[in-house]
Amino acid sequence: RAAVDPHRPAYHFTAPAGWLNDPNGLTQRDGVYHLFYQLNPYAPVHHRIHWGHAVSTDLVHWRDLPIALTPSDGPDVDGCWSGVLVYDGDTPTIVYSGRHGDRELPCVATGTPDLVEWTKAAEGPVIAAPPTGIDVTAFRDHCVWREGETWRQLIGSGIRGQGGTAFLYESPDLREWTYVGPLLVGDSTLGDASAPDWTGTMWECVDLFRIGEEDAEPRDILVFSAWDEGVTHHSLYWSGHYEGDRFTPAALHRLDLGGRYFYAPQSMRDESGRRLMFGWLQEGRPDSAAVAAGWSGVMSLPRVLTLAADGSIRQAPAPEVDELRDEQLASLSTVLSAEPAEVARGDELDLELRLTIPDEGAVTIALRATGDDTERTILRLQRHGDRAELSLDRTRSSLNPEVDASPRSGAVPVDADGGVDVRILVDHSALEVFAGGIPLTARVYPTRADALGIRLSGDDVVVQGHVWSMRTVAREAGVPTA
Ligand code: DQQ
Repeated sequence: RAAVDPHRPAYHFTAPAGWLNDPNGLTQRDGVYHLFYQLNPYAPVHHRIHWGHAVSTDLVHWRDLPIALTPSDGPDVDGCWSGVLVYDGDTPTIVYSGRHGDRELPCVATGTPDLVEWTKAAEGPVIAAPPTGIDVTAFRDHCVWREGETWRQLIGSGIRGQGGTAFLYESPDLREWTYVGPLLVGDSTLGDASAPDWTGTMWECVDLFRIGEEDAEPRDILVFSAWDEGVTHHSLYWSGHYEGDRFTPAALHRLDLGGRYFYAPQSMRDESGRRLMFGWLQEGRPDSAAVAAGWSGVMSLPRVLTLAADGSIRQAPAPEVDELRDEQLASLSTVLSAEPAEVARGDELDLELRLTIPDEGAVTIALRATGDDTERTILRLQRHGDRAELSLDRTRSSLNPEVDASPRSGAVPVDADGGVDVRILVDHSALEVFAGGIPLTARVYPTRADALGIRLSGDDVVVQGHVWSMRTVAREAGVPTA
């Protein structure tokens, strides 16, 4: 572990060493949360991916366990790609994508009750090829659930010339699968490939779940990550209605305004019935910088998903994250002005604010700012009636010209009184912002050690709330993963 890398998060989960990408196999069993994840333990590059494994009882302190899946001679010789964990009766079973050459096929492995040791099914891939007669762009990642006596599975894919899709399969035993058909097919000719809601030519990491079960009108949500020719665009979701063999979409939404910085998410229903989600915070610095640092990739904080009245999703950090608060650095109840006011300093912070913004007014939050403003990251909320435009300006986040400085923005809801609840989690290079329940995730890489200031400004904006420093989460002594 490169202890001196100032960009390495202190309270987000990262791999002990090497490369991390997608969350996999999310499970809670007997109170214990299991986080598996795409891992290359040998180098911070995406190569011959293993399944890392960590456990927690509170979603924020993790203990490393031995690597769960390692590529071996056979269908996963080139990598154990993303997938899920289900219980077949009492038998924990992982369904994942075995990579061989440039193809992926569904493989299964069964585990010991503690989910530590895994045995791959001897028969190899459980589906021998993508559906015949369809020209697919790719075929990987799995969402598996049970309906009565039948297992159902979605596999992410794309139909060349049409768009991304999720193929639906059925099985009595997780081994013999019958192709049912595409659950839904996107249209990649709609909109520009650079648009923040372009649906891509392939859907990675499809995830189907019902939300708001206790509400009068629950919704079905189909999450996917739009991919095209090796480019990871962003995660989106359809809200709609799943019935029979079809998903009838009502609306398409961006899952996170940060686009590729919250990618390949997976969700789970925990033992208390919450819908939790983790996603992969990709790097925004060159591969060479990650190689020099010895690590790459951050796991998001756990998020709780809820249903909003309009049928879309609201997201918030799980309340367990509050346990990491250390010292209260500021308690705010004030009216801001155009002159920026420093409210706190730090690079391991949690800000919980209620901002009341006059109509057509705006508030600006500078983060990771040096005193002379040479480096600073700007968040802005510009209100227009019952919406506000949340934007992220990274043009001066870093003096290093090699890091990504592209902007991010999108609409968030504003309450009738002009108020917006804003939560900002700063953790070195990791930044997770929630405004009105809409997240914006990104990475920033200031070069100066004094890029620590938090400054607020905005004419007649009322701010109430608190700023805390966060605890560094020590890695619990565990099994080295490589
Ligand atoms: N990452 C995995 C794939 C998935 C992609 C490979 C998404 O299974 O499609 O590491 O980031």
